[in-house]
Amino acid sequence: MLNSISIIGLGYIGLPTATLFASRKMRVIGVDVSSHVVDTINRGNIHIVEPELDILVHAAVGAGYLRATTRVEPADAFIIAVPTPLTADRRPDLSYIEAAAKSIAPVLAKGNLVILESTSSVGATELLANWLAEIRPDLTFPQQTGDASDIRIAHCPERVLPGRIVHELVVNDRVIGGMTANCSKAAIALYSLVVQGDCIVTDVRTAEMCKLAENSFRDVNIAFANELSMICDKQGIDVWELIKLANRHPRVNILQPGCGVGGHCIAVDPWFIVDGAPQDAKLIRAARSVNDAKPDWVLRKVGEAVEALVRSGVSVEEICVACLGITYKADIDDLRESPALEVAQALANCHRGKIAIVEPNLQALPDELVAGRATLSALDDAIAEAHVLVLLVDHAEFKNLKPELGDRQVLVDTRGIWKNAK
Ligand code: SAJ
Repeated sequence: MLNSISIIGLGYIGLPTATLFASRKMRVIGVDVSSHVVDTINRGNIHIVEPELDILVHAAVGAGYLRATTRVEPADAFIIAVPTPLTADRRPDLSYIEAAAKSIAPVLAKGNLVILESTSSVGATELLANWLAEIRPDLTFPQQTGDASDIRIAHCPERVLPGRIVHELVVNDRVIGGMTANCSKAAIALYSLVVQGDCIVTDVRTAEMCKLAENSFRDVNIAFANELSMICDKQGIDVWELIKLANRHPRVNILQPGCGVGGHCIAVDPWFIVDGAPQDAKLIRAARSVNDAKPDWVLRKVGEAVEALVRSGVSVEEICVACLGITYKADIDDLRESPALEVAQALANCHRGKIAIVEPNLQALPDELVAGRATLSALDDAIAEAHVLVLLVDHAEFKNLKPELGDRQVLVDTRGIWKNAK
């Protein structure tokens, strides 16, 4: 019987997940190391931007079903949703999972279910099980006693899209990788309380690799689009028209080029596969390199535009470069691993004229840009004033506009949405 659920980590995945269970009238204890996060949630507010989440958190906290704390408490089920970043040498950093394991181990009781939702390298769930078993020799774990274990453990990776998390948490199918059949059964019983999609059972390592494969598939496909865009640029072909035409083929579906690939998932997870199979993951590694190199290509294009203006007699100090969008993708406020921010930052550090940043989803510039030459500008002002416009993110505010640019204004459109502006 599931009376209480504890969610460890109240970030982009943990908080919406906690709220979803609470909205089904389950008693949910949210745990986070940050007292700022805990206090914010306990006031019924949120510390991240995600559509619909604020209303749901407010209601769940107000009705008493969701409570946040910095100290782990006993519960029937624990869902671990902590970050799994990369180390400096691009290896999976499992230290947050290890810390989560050490924090829940003391309160575990016979019959508990532990689910790892964090994106994990292959073998991470087994490591988690071993960390728990080391601290609690009085309990039995699946790796020791199989289906008869006191504690059930499963990996059920999150697969929701930032910007659509609340919706996708309910409708997406779930991959359930139990360490044993009973572990999978217990995990399905938990997710069935909130998930409308199918819960599909597999083994734990396949579940881990499934999540990594999904994000690597997208990374490889975006790299194909980005590589095409650079080839087409050299050969005088409009890549967006080309992609539209090619996608009319019934078995072709090319993704969209941009200024690079950002976010905490697609730019990160493929490295987990490379780390586990360095000799074999050639395509996955190459795709990462193509996508990582795209901001430099954009910077070269901006450099060429500035040089051409200087040759025509404008002094470099007079030249205003406008960066349109700095978040990692459209219509969100998330700057993690943002290639657009990388471009803006490089320009703020090296361009000797003015840098105007237009970002409709932020109230202030991030610290990385404050020290440079950049200022936050309104879209109209930037369009009127900039000599070079660098369209980096396809925000709705930009898509819905058809600006008429002057003859001497140069457009570097990495998203293909204003290409007919001149
Ligand atoms: N991008 C392009 N061209 C495209 C699509 C995306 O340049 O055609 C860029 C975006 O601008 C962005 C990056 O790729 O910089 C990633 O954006 P995204 O919308 O593709 O994905 P994320 O990182 O927001 O979310 C992904 C999703 N994974 C897949 O679609 C396979 C999501 O379902 C995962 O749950 C999430 O990663 C995660 O948490 O792992």
